[in-house]
Amino acid sequence: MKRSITDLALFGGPSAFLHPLYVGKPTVGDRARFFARLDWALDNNWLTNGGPLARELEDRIADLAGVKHCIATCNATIALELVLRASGVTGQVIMPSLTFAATPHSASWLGLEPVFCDVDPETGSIDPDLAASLITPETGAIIGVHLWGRAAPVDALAKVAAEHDVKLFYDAAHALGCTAGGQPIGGFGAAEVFSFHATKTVMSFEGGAVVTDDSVLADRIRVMHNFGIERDKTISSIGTNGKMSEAAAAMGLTSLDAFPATRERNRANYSLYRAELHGIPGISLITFDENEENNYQYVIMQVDQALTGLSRDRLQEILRAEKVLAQPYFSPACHQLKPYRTDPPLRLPHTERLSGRVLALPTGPSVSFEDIRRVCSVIRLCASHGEQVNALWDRQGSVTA
Ligand code: T4K
Repeated sequence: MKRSITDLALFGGPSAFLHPLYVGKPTVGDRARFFARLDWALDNNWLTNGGPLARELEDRIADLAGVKHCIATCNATIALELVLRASGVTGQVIMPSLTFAATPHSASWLGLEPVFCDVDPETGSIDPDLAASLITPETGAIIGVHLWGRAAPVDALAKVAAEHDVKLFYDAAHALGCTAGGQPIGGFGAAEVFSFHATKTVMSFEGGAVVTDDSVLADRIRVMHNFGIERDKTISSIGTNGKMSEAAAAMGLTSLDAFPATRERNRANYSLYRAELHGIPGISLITFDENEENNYQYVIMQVDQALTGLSRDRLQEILRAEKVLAQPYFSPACHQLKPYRTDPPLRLPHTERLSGRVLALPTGPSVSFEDIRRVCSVIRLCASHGEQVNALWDRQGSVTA
């Protein structure tokens, strides 16, 4: 453990870890089971196009999400595009800017216009009143995001969407296995989208899924994600290739088998982070409603520079030098990204404030309790000596620069 700021790797001390600690290290589960599933697919000579493993994954995800239909896809970005396209959305799509670029990209890719809405400063979720104020005759849909696995304000958004007769969807990339008001995420809005990217709590290398209770929409998306090929093998509409392969489904099923254990481990990690970071002025973790199911896949720390003296970016660099690869999810916010910047710039004060402070810390089953104690001791040391760290940094620079 480091006793003084001169022990920091940034200033020439040994790094706290020999090997990098990642946010989003893949949760594979039982490798033998994965290879057995893969062997089975190879023995069957059936590798994609709605194979039995993809179908099994769809059934299990639909059960988990408490919905009638699940269509497994090659990733969540394509899944969002399929939802928007199959729903006939045109014009503008209102969404938070505090999200991953995939949310606005899915709309832009289809020629739709993302309209960024500010968030509630407490929750980081889209503010429903502000969303309502952005609705115009051009509005085709609202996309809510269950950011970091915390449910968006589903009831208020449903009310806004119903009052203005606007379609409502959710980007649930982070929220598999989470609930809102005790109801599984997956059943809100007209459709929701999960991601099974390698960095997600359940992963299929690359992968995603659309979940919905709308049978007509589900049929349309299933056809559309397979080149527009209907059951009778005719093609009567435009489609794309958004299918999940059997190899991806084998991985997804195996990672899903591990999900209960992963979630428990993530919960324990989160609790330890909270305990270890408790009482450090200017350092806090975003909280989860303990009355809901959460997957705790993201541990999001907020850095208040006014109290720590240290910016989020500097703390991230200090941690990086210690081989702790914390991620600023999501900074810059989407409206600050080059494709979406405007002149004059759109101002979203709550989004900008939050996005300048957040840092995702390593978690998942591969992160040990000892790792977490070490990470937190570095954070404690730096945050309680912010001015001295800045002074030393400005005087001697960083040895890793
Ligand atoms: N909506 C939201 C709200 C999302 O967050 C995302 C994706 C989507 C939609 C779209 O879902 P997909 O179309 O991807 O299914 C990563 C992921 O690529 C992305 O899926 C994810 N969100 C986003 C939050 O994070 P990067 O650019 O940060 O990834 P990268 O390569 O820097 O890796 C992140 C960390 O994970 C690193 O510390 C290394 C570690 N890692 C990564 C990979 C790929 C591993 O340890 N092993 C790996 O195989 O975007």
